[in-house]
Amino acid sequence: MLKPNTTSTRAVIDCSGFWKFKIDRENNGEREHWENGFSSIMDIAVPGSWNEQLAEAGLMNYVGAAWYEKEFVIPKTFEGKSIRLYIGSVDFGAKVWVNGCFVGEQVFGFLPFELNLTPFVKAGEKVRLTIRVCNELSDESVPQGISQRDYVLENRVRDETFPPARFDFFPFGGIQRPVYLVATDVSHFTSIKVQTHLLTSSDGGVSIFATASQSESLVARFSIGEVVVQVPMENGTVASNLVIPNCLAWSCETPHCYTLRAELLRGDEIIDDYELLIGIREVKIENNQLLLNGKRVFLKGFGKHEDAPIHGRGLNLPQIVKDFGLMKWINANSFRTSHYPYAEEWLDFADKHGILVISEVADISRDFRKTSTTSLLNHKAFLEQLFSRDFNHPSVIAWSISNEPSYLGESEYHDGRGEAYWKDLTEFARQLDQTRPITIAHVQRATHQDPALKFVDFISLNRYYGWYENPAQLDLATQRLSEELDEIARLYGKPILFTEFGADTIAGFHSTTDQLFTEEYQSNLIRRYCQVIESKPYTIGEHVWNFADFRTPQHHRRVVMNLKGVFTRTREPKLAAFTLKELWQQKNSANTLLKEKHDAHREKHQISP
Ligand code: BDP
Repeated sequence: MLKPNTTSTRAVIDCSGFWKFKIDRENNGEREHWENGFSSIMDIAVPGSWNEQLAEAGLMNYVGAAWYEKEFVIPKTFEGKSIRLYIGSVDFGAKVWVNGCFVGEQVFGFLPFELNLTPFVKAGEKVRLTIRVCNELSDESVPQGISQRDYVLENRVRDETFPPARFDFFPFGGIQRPVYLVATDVSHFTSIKVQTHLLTSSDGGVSIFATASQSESLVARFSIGEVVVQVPMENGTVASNLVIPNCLAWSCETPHCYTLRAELLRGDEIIDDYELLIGIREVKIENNQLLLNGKRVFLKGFGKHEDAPIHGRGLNLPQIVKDFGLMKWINANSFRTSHYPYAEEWLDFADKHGILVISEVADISRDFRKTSTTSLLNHKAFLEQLFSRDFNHPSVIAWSISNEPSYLGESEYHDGRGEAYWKDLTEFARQLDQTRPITIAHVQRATHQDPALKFVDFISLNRYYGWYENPAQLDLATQRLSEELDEIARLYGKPILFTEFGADTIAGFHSTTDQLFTEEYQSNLIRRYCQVIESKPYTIGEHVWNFADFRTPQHHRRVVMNLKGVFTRTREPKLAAFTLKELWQQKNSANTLLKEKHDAHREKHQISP
């Protein structure tokens, strides 16, 4: 599946706008055939979450089904074309009908899907598009869900949140990303996968694997600037290589992207064309270091969320621009898409602006008492869809395939089931991508015997000493932190990325002493964690939790939001933002000095970089 782009042969219609909307509390829609039309006076904006948009209509905490409907005209110019519907994401899954005919579904949230409408529509005529959205989750979905009943059965009624969720972010529902109608020739590229290598110090290698919709004998032409190759398609697939002389490698400092042009030829006629921006670069884990193009990088950044007032998780382009501006301002070089795939627009921006991304699968707090063979299959399918969407982005340097498995510390995780699960899943992930390291964000309750740690390329740690444990005792907190880091490094001999640490902070609260919730406490905690993390030779980075305050399900320990942001939900800086800006600026200068020293050494001893 290729992200919709208008080109000389491809037409795209953006279906964003107001759609007719109806809530289906009793889940009657399918039985009553709402796909044939339903009456409602309610409208909703697409893309966008329903919760805050329609809070006054009772949808703030709504978990369940809801229906969307809109009519479109299929232009006459689409005659004889392949006509498809591309939906960026629907949380947490959707069924789609066209003129009352079922055309397909997506069982995952956060991920795009494409459906073939060609047999169901006529060029020049109106079509009615109906989408049933449901934001319910189950034991076997990705991520896993939880019900009110589970809290009672598990004897932990005080953990209950509203709406119930296994995760600490709001379960926004709705069509969160744009919906597009796409028209191409019946024969068209269905996927283009690009792998890049640095061949010599000056050349770049680009390997291309592409598939087409038909097995018709066509020719594929790929070009980057002056470099062109032409190869016949065989049974709808093609593999090819391009060499870019004197290539400029993609890095944070020089995020140079080349335009790869792909064309499908029937004789002399170009029947499909598509362009994508690619970056030539290599990522490696070697000697406890993270290397980008052979050079050490230390990750400075955040775990984030897609979350905004009113939009909820809906695609919010101004916020992407703002957040990248703030990441640059604060001297960050990376972020993790905690805890689910973000809109691809985030990655396009990261590619262009040289920000490194750890792309995360929406597997959160997995409970191994409720993990079955079906769960593993679903987890694999999610991973496959995510990898295929994000594979070509140079900014994506690693995959996080789960966040905090065994959050509850259940014994079932340690009886062999956890080990078998991660062995299978990491092998699967490595078959799909041999070019990027894999990690899993580790939670303390999973213990140092966490089977996940055995199978990852680098360890990711989420820790809250000084907050959930040892509150307001930073000496004790940093001592425990330091000891634990050394212990994990000794046990596993793998590099460690700190993926979460932080403190809830109410902007405007101050104190001269260590006092939870004040701006000074958050700032001190972050500064002291960074000192410890940076003092260890095996660490590869520090990601503060969180970039900005974000809405959570309701619980007595959250004041509407998780307040661990170094920016507020509306992006005003707290004191910690200035602290990090200064710390990371120093680190930049320290890195530059170190680099200059290393380069001088190499030159003197004639060592190749
Ligand atoms: C971690 C989770 C994250 C939470 C954070 C917190 O990975 O989603 O928001 O703790 O409690 O356990 O702030």
